[in-house]
Amino acid sequence: MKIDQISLHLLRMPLKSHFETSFGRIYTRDCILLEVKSGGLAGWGECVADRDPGYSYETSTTAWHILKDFILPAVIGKDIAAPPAIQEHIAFVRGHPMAKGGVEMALWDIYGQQEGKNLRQLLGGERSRVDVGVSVGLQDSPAELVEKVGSFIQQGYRRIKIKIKPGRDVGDAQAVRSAFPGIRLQVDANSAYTLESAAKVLKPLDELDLLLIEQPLADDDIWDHSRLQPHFKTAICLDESIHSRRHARQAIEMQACRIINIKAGRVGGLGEAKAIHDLCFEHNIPVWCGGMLETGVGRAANLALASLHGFRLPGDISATDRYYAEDVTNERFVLNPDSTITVPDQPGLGISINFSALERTELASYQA
Ligand code: OSB
Ligand code: MG
Repeated sequence: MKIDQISLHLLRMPLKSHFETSFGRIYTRDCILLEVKSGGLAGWGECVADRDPGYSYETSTTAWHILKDFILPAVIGKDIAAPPAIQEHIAFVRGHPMAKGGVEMALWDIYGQQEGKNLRQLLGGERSRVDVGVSVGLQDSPAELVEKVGSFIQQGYRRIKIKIKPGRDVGDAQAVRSAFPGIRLQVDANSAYTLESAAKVLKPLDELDLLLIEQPLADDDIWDHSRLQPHFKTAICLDESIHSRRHARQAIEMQACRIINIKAGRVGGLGEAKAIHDLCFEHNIPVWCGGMLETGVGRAANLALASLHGFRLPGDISATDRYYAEDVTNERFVLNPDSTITVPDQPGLGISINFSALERTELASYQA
């Protein structure tokens, strides 16, 4: 695959309803789509960095800069045997995994088209549909949260994740659990606690039969999570802290968590995501596919990734209509009655772009 040309598209996608986490509330979702051209084929990738540096230091603006000024000049004209081989050409950029992951995703799309294989087949995934759940943002009151969760259960979601933050944790989770005693429920703190506050304040969560408690402590921490886990029967799951296979290995060695959330963007690409999956499988650590409110482009990649056998918990991969009235792909992803979504089966990512929809949300573009 010789990389002939790359275009960047900065999009601002209006969300159907706002999404609030411990780091803030958003009404629109920014992202960068990349179109890579190679030997007459076009591949698409999504860089999942958001406008604000709340989840990660990477933002759509830092990713734009890193892509335009460093990554694109380093990869244009290069001939790559397989998608992960791009990493050696961009390893000189320290960090910035989401920028790197966007480029690698577009190469997987091209590679699949070239080989006549879909991404699921390229990654070695087995399932044609994957179990999914919904990640529900903080609401203005526990009563509104219960109502919102109820509407998702009505739509057919059988696994619910709620966001928590100090002051809106145990009470919210108890309200949801008592309204829906049988539902598979988990919580995500997005790094809002310290070792001391989490051990004390979150302890009652242990009585709510949760699937997991996601990322209670700092985004750059593994060690304190290893000190927190013994306080809980419930599994701790790491999201923000894991940026590589090496981090995953260290977290497993330290017993910092019993479950890992895998997001290809957070770890620099689908190749590294698969490597983390393989490592976790060897160590009997269940993994699941996290989400970053992706467009149809990133959603297609997440579905293919989640088809791998070690993804043993439902992913944060909801139907298109949970996020966007209009998406930039012609394909819309729908929830099957058994709370699964079907993995795309066409070559590459298996999506096509709705260019007029893309233009309606585009803030800027660049071509190299
Ligand atoms: O922590 O998992 C997270 C969205 C943006 C940033 C971080 C997270 C999330 C979600 C939403 O929880 C998952 C999704 O539905 O895409
Ligand atoms: Mg998370």
